[in-house]
Amino acid sequence: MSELFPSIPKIKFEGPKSDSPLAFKYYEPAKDKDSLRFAMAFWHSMCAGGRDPFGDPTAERPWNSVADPMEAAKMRMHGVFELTEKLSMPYFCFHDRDIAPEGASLRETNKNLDVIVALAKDLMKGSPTKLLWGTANCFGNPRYMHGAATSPEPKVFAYAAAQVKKALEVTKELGGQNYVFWGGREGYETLLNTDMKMEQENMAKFLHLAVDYAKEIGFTGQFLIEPKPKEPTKHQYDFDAATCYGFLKEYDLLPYFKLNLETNHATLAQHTMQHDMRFARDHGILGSVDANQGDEMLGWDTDQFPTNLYVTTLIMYEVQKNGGLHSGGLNFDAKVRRGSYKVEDLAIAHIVGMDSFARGAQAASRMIADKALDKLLDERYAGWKSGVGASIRAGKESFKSLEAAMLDAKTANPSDFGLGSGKQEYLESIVNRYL
Ligand code: XUL
Ligand code: CO
Repeated sequence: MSELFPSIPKIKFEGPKSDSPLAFKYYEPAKDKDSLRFAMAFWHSMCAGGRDPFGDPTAERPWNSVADPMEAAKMRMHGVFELTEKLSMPYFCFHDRDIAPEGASLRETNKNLDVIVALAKDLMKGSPTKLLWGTANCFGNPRYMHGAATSPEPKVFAYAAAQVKKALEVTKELGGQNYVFWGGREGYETLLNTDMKMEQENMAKFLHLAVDYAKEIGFTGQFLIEPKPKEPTKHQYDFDAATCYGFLKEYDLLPYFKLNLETNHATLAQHTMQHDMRFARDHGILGSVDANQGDEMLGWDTDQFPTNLYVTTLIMYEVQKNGGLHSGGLNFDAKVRRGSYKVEDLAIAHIVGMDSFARGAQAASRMIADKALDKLLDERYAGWKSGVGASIRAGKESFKSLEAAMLDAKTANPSDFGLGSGKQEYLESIVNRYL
């Protein structure tokens, strides 16, 4: 197939002084590719056209005039390889329905998928681009209006199971390093019509079936759950990192799953992304990142490309403290604004996202090397290393012994407790120095 994006050249690293929109200022592919593990989201970059509730698609894309859905699907698959290669982006991610159209039956749908997967496999042979993760779209079709694994109808559960079975097979076929479950419509609109306990039990059952089938076919990629608190349902079951952790633990799924955390989902849950990342890291379930950002003034999932250096720095701080993301990566689950309708906008959006993370990674690694935050953190909790602190941590104290120690102690002022300053403003000034 001839070049689909002739206006986009191979993007080169030109350094921070460059004012070329089609050049990297911070991301140096040869140096950063393996630690940053960027991925392109097929659904946004190859499929989305900019439709919103008030208007039609705006995006100028090479497949716009192609009527046959299979022909358009082939072009898009060529497109993702062309653009990831030009951007030195090592990975892509997809939903089954992003890459191939639905047919009249599941059998026909699977056939369509096989054709496109064969093409992807072929293109992979001559390309450095690999699959970070695959997933199934179990939310778009009307059959999923009440959920998939949490649908009140077992036949819908069965259809979703068949769909995920196939998605696991093709993810394995393409060497996918992870498999993602984002909860689509697994949630509810009103408890008046919802058996929440049964729905959650069914969801756990579904995930166990997936684990069993992965073992059966020898898929060894990492399973990931992607939390989100709301949208499309009013209440999504996989609300945030802590909720997912509780769910996985309750249903004996913790050994098989980690989390794919998305910045805009964390902020919709009223957390910073760093909060969810820290929670996941502390619990050994930080798997991968959907790298985007929301708008502080809008309460929905705007999926913007990540440009906020403060946020990318603190994300990379957690990633590096985690010893990297292992099989995970930084997937740009982000879409260009509807008005950014040119192909160049798509390339520029990825470039600024990659540069923002590369710059964040540089700042984070300098902060870590200098122990810029660690020193003060250690001092703050030093009391737990000796005396009564160490004794509490070692389980040697009781309410009675602690009362005995406090009854006549000097406690009139905070300083009598040895309390130091929280130093928030000072710490913020330190982070600013590294940005
Ligand atoms: C939806 C979302 C999904 C998942 C994959 O908000 O983030 O695109 O990343 O299903
Ligand atoms: Co996502």
